[in-house]
Amino acid sequence: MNNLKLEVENEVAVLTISRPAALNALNSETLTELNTVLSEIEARDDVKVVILTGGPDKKDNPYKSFVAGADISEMVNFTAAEARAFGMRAAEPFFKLMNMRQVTIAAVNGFALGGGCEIAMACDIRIAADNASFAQPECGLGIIPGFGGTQRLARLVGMGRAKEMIFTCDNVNAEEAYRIGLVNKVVPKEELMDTAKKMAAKIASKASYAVSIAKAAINNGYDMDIKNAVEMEANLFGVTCSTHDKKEGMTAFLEKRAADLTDF
Ligand code: CO8
Repeated sequence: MNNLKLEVENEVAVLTISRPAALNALNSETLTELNTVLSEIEARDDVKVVILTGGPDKKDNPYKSFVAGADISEMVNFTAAEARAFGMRAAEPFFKLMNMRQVTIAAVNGFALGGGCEIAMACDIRIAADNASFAQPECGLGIIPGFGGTQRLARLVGMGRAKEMIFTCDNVNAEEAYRIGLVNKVVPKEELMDTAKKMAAKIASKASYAVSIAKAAINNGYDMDIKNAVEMEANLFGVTCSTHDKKEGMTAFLEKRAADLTDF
C-alpha cells in the first residue's frame, strides 16, 4: 500500500492514512487501497476493532491533519461522470467502515475537512484531539459534500446544525464538535492514541460476536420504523442466544468467575 499503514496488536488494528505531501487528502489510489485493506481486515478473526487515524505532515507533525479532504488536484478537472465514479469509489470503503463486523473508531488528530469529516462520520465512534477541527468546505469550492456528508452529518448533529456547517463552510473546533454530538470525546492531543487504544481494548474484551450483532442492529434499525426495528432486534437477540458466548457469559456470571468469550 502506498498511502496506508496497517499495524495490528492485541486484536486492535491501527490504520493510518499517510499522504504527508497532501495532508492525507483522499485520492483514488488511497480510496482503492482502503477498500481492499478493509475487506482483508474484515476477514481476520484476530482484529476486533479498527482505529483509523491520519499520519504526520511532511514536516513530521503528527497532529496537523487527520484527512484534509478529497484530493482537490484530482477533482479539479472531473467531468460529471468521473465525479460520480469518484463518489462511488469512496462510498464502498465508507460503507465498510460503517457496516463491517469490527468496530471502527476515528482518532481525529487534526484537520478533518470535507472528505476527512465524512470518513470520520462513517466510523462507529469519533475521538478528537483537542486541536482537531471539522468542516464541510465544499460549498466554497463549488461542489457539495459528496462522500456522504449531506446525509451522515444531518443524522449525527441534526438538520439545522448540518445545514449551518455545510452552507457556511465554517470550521468547528473539537469542543464545539463534542457539544453538537459530532464526536464522542475530546482529549489532549498527546493522549489521543492511548485513549483510542484503551477504548478499543475495552470493546475487544467484550463478546465480539455480540458486539458485531449489536452494531448491525443499530445500523439496520436506524432507518426503519420503530415497530419493524424492534422486531428485527428481537430476531438478532435470538441469534445471540444461540452462541457459546451467551451460555458462557451468563454461566460465568452465576458462577462468579471471569467469562471466556470466544465467538466472533
Ligand atoms: N487536496 C489536495 N491537496 C491538499 C488538500 C486537499 N484537500 N489539502 C491540503 N493539500 C496540500 C496543499 O495543496 C499543500 O500542498 P503543497 O505543499 O504542494 O502546496 C499541502 O497539502 C499542505 O497544505 P497547505 O500548505 O495548504 O497547509 P496549511 O497549513 O497552510 O493549510 C489547510 C492547511 C487549511 C488544511 C489547507 O491545506 C486547506 O484548506 N486544504 C483544503 C481543505 C479543503 O477544502 N478540503 C475539502 C476538499 S473537498 C472535499 O473533501 C470533497 C469531498 C467529497 C467529494 C465528492 C466527490 C464525488
